[in-house]
Amino acid sequence: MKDAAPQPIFLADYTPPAYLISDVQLTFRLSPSATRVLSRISFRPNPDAKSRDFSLHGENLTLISAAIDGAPVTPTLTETGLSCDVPDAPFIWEAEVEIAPAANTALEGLYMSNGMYCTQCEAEGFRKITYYPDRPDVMAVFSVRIEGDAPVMLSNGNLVAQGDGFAEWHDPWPKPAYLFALVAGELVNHPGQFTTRSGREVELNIWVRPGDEGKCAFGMQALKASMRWDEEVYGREYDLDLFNIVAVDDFNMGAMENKGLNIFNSSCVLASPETSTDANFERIEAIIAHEYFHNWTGNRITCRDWFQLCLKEGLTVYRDSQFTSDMRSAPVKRIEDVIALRARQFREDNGPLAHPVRPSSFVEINNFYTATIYEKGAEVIGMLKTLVGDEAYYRALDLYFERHDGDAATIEDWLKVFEDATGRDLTQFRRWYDDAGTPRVTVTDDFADGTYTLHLRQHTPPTPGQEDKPPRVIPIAVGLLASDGTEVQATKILEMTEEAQSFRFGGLAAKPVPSILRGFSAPVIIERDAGAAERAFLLAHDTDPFNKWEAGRELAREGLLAMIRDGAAPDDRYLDAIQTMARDDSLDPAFRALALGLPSQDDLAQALHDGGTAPDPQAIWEALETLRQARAQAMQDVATRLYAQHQVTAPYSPDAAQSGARALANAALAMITRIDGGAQAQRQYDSADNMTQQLAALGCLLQAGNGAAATAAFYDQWQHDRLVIDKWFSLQIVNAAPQDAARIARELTQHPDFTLKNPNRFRATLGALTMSPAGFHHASGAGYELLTDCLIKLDPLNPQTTARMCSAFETWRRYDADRQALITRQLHRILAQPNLSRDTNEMVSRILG
Ligand code: B3K
Ligand code: ZN
Repeated sequence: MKDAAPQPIFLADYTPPAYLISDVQLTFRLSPSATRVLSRISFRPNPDAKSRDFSLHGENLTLISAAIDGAPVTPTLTETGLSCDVPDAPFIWEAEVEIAPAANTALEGLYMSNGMYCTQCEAEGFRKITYYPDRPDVMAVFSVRIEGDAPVMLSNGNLVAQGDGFAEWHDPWPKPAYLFALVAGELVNHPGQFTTRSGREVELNIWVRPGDEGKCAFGMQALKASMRWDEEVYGREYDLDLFNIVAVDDFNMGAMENKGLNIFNSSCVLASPETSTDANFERIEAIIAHEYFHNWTGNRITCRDWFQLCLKEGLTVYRDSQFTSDMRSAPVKRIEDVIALRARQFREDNGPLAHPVRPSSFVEINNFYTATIYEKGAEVIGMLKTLVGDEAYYRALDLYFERHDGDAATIEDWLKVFEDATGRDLTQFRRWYDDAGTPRVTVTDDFADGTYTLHLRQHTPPTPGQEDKPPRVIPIAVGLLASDGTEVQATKILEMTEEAQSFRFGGLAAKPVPSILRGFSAPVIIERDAGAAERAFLLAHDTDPFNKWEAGRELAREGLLAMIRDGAAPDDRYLDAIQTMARDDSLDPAFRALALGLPSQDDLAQALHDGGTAPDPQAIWEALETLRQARAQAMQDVATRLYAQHQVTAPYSPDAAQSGARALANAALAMITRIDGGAQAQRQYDSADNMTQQLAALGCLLQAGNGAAATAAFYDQWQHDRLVIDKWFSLQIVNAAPQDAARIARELTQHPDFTLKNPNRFRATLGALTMSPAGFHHASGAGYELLTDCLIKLDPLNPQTTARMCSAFETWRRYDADRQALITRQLHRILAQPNLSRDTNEMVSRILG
């Protein structure tokens, strides 16, 4: 029999906890199949509570014994926890439970990865470790004793004692249970040291499996850079004597900010030039920074409840993107972020999974670690900073840290800080948190008597459960250029607050060319018939790097849409303009590499759908191929020159300058391969001494249909390195012709190295298929069927990763009736599984709508 539909919980139903905790003592007696967890918790009634009912969360626990103030009790147990009569005064709760970490394939709670014990408690995993009020507004000081035979046994805070078969840890900072962590196993450390600006000596360690020691240096450097940056930019210092990072192979997401003991997916911390690409290095640096920055935005100030998740995630993403901009190139980082935002968040915001940055209900919170909470949450902070100005922003942040240190806070608290610090009324701004959907801003203009007028109109389409969207405040950064390319109006922020508004610029000699939404100053879609000539002009002359890039992207997009819709030939204006851009050696190579990128298949599918046409994934793929081929023909000389000019001869470094040069040379190599069939790519493959060069060459060879030998050689060379073999799985699928992608992916799921138990390998294979739209959406339906087969197998093992991958189907309504029928059949096949997880059930039900 199927379980009853899982019940949503609502933000509006929040009530304060009935009991608060002053301190917690935990003892772990580790054993793979029968770990004992002993807890001793000091509870006291919460004076602000509305009830005195005592209940604790708990899942998959075997209760051995329980006592209150030393007297045994027999609580009432349910599937999700226990309840018990308690004194109306402070009391000590003691319990012993048994759990089986080796059988825990969900990778939540205490589990095992390659013989190592580790934990993942956010959001609600602590309840799989012991009975506890597993909610972020209950904060406590933790002392932890670990007993076992592992050579290294770690927990949060500072090590206070260790001896034969045990280690004791104490974390002086009160924290919610989701920040608890424990790691035990055979680990080796890469040590480091940091002196905070007030003189605290902090011991740093990156703990890895023996054999991975050589891949820690970059992560350590990134950690130190993050610690320094947070002191310099936000005035935030580290607050313990020890900071540990552990690399774990089996992990559902990127990393976790547990207090003093960050746990990382090994793919997000281990790096070496031979095994990691430039993009991997940049990502690792950003994730290390992100988790470190959580120490203040997340740990010292946490969330009152999970509806407030963006309070820590949006702010911390915003902070890590500031960090990357400072470490590398700010314009390049901005363009990369916007590409990712449009690919993931706009897609989400325009489909059945759309939800506000602060949702008002959920069934399974793990389904809400989304691009909307993270990336749109960060964009909202960027807008706030634009609206109040830099100085006021940092003043408000100082007040936030001062007022809320030690609190479990809300979005209301956050906005109040800004209102108090700046005197600004943020009532309308709040809509960015409460309303889902991507606003469209339509722009028209006119010019008369020396005055140029921009007419703006905003509209946000309905999203599930939200029909009407009142106007929001939208900061629109605008500049104006004269026809000779000089800037006649420097960047100015237009504050749009109404549905329709006009903005005037006087004293102009002639009608200027507007550069609108500079730096992508708001997460909106600008709708404007600019025309190819204006786009080409902005690509050549805009002084705002983001909009310069955007102009090239729009020019390509409009040309591609004409090719797909009307069978037009590749647009010469694009080919000319992009060639001029690529030749311009005054431009940063990394910028040029990004400007040579084309809109994604998914972007084009959304654009066609928005224009009222059901996208044909095959036709989109063919148009992109045709344009790439035409561009390679048109740019032969440029490509050859760029390739030669940007070869890096210095020893490998993942810095911005070298990575930019490699990115541009590899963009050129892709063009060259279309002409020479792969001869140059093969030479690069054979001589490559770093993964960026090797992988780019292999990708080109696969694109050219000449990759078989190199693919086999790559496997032989790297079969001992699981992270590199993940790349091997992905690359073959991403570069397959559409009709082959599902077959190749299915064959790879039969490969001896494929396993459902490792989320990285699952994502490398099935995720790669879903990121190849023409292959995934092939008319045969083979892609849909393969993904569904695998999701059905994975769900009983790992609901979180299954549910997350279901979002591959979120765009189903865009497509033609045949594809819609194929997809919905698969979604119903998933829903019909007995004992489907709550996670997957919620995702599939929302996708079907
Ligand atoms: N806070 C964690 C994510 C936890 C995900 C739980 N399903 C990592 C991060 O955002 O830094
Ligand atoms: Zn985070």
